[in-house]
Amino acid sequence: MDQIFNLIELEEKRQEETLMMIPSENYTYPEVMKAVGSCLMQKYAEGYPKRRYYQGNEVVDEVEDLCRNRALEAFGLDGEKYHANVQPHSGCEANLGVYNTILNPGDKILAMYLPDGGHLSHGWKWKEEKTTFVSKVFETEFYRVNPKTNLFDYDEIEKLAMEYKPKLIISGGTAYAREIDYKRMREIAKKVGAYYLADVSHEAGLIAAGVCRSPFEFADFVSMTTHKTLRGPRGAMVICKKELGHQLDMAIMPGLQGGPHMHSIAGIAVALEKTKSEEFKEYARQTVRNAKKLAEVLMEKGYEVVSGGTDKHLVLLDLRKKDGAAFDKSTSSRGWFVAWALEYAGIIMNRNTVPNDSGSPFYPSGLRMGTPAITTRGMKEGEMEKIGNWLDEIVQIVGKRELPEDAEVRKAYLAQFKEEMRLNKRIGEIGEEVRELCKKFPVG
Ligand code: DSN
Repeated sequence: MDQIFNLIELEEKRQEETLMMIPSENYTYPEVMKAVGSCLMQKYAEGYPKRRYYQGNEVVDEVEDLCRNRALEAFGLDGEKYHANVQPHSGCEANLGVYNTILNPGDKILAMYLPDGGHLSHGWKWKEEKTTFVSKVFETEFYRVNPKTNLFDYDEIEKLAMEYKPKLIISGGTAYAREIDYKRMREIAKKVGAYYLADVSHEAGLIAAGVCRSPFEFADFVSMTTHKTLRGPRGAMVICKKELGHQLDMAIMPGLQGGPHMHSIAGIAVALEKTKSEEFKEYARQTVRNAKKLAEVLMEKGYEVVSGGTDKHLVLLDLRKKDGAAFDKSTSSRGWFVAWALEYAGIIMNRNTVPNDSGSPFYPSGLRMGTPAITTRGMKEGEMEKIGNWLDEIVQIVGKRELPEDAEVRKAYLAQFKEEMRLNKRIGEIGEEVRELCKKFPVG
């Protein structure tokens, strides 16, 4: 057997035996796997249904049409007023497709500051260093969360928008756990004559289920990935007002991409159909209940949950602070240390920046965790309590760790830390308890 299949088996085992708690990950449906692994991947279909550049597209035309219709139905949108493009290969390309629809090089974008929870594809740059292609092509500026509440400060966003005069304002990102006031964002955009893009990649499934607010009435464009709370395959979509639909299509193909991945589009269509069921709606509700419970358990233990809670599927912890008091310098970069220690116990979360982080993006102070995948397995509030307790124990085992500044000393120190965690008796025991818990909630 090709070694790749041994690796796939190992990965299946890893996904079965660990707690997948990275908020952007999920387990998809067997039917989605079947569609994505089908002969549809062998078809080239540049263009759009009934307007293809190659022959032999009569079947895939139907697949794409079904997917586009289901995309609108999933969010309760009228096909007379809205348009869906399901071809972007990823979330980054969905956003590039929007920029390519309405912006010219040099135009201005105003988006959320990445370390506060924004996304790279919104044009991130670090000071004057143009880190992303988007920041090289467009002028980009960022709004931050309120330093006291860690919430969107709409008055400040408005002030910045008035000064900066962007052509596009973006909301959404990767680590903002609170609802966004889409109406207010729309008003700000309107006031300065900007378009408004709501990137709902993280919460798309929650919006489809009616658990989170819907941005469609207010945004000119809504972009999303399909593999997070939507539980579909890797992929993305953009939905816009009908009058911008043709421009959007042209901006994505031929403007940005070649052939669409018809197998992924079929998988997205399967997942979208599932969002209509009561089972999916209950799944979305439980995902949020679980995240709220986890936040509550951690706050009761004195942890600093950024923004004081969550409205969604994710929780962001600022590990520098506990019991209201800021820890000293030795707790910056704690996200790195805790995430590794958790991994040795089979709890997979990710280190993350937090607002006003004193660490760096690679060694940040925060920890991001999400409930979509473990809720797909059937876990509920009781399990969240267990996870909160394990997390607390592990943070205490890690203790305070100062990141050495010298690169060589740091390398040796981090390797030694990992070994210490790997061999830690209690972390080993927690790993065993995690495996037992996972057995009770089989995948699929
Ligand atoms: N990588 C995704 C996340 O983890 O949120 C966003 O692209």
